[in-house]
Amino acid sequence: MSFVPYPADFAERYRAAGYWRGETFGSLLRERAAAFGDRVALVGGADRWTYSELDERADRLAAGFARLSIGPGDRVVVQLPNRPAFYEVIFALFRVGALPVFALPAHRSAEIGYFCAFTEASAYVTTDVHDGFDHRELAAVLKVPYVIVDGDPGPYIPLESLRVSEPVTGVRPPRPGDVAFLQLSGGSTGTPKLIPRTHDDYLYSVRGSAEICGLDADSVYLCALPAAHNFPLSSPGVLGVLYAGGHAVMAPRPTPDTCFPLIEREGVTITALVPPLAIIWAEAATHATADLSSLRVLQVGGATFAEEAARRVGPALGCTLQQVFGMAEGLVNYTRLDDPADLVVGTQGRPISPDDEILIVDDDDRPVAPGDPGHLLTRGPYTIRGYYRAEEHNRTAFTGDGFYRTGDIVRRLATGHLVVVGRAKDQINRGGEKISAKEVENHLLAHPTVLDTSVVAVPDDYLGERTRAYVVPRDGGPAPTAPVLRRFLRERGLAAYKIPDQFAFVDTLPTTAVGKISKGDLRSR
Ligand code: J2J
Repeated sequence: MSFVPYPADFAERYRAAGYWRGETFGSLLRERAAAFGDRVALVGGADRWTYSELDERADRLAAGFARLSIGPGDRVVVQLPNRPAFYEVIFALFRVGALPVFALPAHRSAEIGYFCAFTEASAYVTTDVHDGFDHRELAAVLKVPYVIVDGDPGPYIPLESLRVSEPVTGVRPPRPGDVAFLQLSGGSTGTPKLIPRTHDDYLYSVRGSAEICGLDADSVYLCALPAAHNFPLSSPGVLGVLYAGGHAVMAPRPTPDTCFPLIEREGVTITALVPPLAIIWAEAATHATADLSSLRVLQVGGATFAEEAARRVGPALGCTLQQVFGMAEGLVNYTRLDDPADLVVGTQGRPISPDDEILIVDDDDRPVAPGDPGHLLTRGPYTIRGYYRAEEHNRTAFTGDGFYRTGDIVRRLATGHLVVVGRAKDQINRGGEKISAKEVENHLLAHPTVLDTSVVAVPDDYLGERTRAYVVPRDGGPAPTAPVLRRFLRERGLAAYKIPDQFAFVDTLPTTAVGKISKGDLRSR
């Protein structure tokens, strides 16, 4: 089964509680266009679109997709930089019931090829050249019926040509309980896992997030992180500010020299960053010439934010810090804007919903004593019940009664706030970018000089963690070197952020009592 539905009794409860309101993203945009027509919705580069324009553009592009017979349930891999067209494309896909697969701009042929093949995608929508990388060259190695390019199309279909003025006919509009898109999991498995989110459940998380963050029609959200990531998409992100009738500014880069002038020009009130960027921004603010006084809330999440740094950023940027601990699988926690300072700097917040169920358990799934650290399991009105097409993995990633095993180690305070104290999953969190150790290990094992390998996180002052690969060379042939292995991974089309920062060549890997490689031992070296 490709999508594990919510059990009927839970779905019933979530509807009765008013969490699931029977809306879809396509209908939401239509309503917002009716209510806020002439107000600006999206800004980026030379584009400045009102709600009516965004709505019309989504309709036109939907007709273009329909012409290509892209329709209900079809998957479309979307890889676009931060620009308004990202939203035009995904709303058009929502309208025809096709499922965007949210790739990140940093992904290369290994990831994009996998998404296209695994989802049997109908199309790949991308840009021409971004950050010096030609996405049309990447497209050449894909097996996908259509490649659609925003920009100079080369041999492919120009996005522009799909903006047609004709009504979409013969397409059944998606239902609120249908899967709206596939989001990417940070993951700890050999291949990335995909997360099916429904209109109903995702809209609830967006609405709940917008309320917690106090968004209204005067809110201005700056999208500095990659638009496709769950945090700037929905926590409350661009979708949250569109829900509230405010406007979003798409920043092409997250750096202060790009973002500070945008904050001044657009009167940005809220933005979201990962910890390393928050530290850079706080530092840059001390000698910035731009006026940042419109900024009211700085959200920081995606990775552990050191308490010392958390204490500094609010005062440095003249705004309220909000910590956000979320996951694309569902559960999102926020410190509240009126929480006392010690909770804001010392915790990662509490869940959106009163019906987010939180269990903190030991290695045998037994609840720990209140306040003690343990594995975080969760179930609720916007947390998935299974990954897309992953029956076997789902058996271990979820409990029998549907709790998602987050892989995070947390403790809970009496106030309900969670503190993330560690991680049990085999993943590296490189400043918010998630890397599955096993995925990188599999690629390294394909090199002829590599006998065995183990990839672990090592602490880093700036990124929080970096990646170190321990490599056991094969006897007899040429010895592997770091530059050779790095080039090899790049040539296999692996995203740059997954390429190990450090290599260590060793004779053997330490093992545990049962003979498994001891990552704990490697990490503590
Ligand atoms: C420590 N670890 C954190 C935090 C996420 C909002 C914000 C973030 C994400 C996200 C998201 C953390 N402190 N504040 O989807 O909507 C780690 C945990 C978690 C994993 C999820 C959102 N915030 N993490 O980061 O799917 O390990 O989502 O399980 O990318 O990031 O990663 P991801």
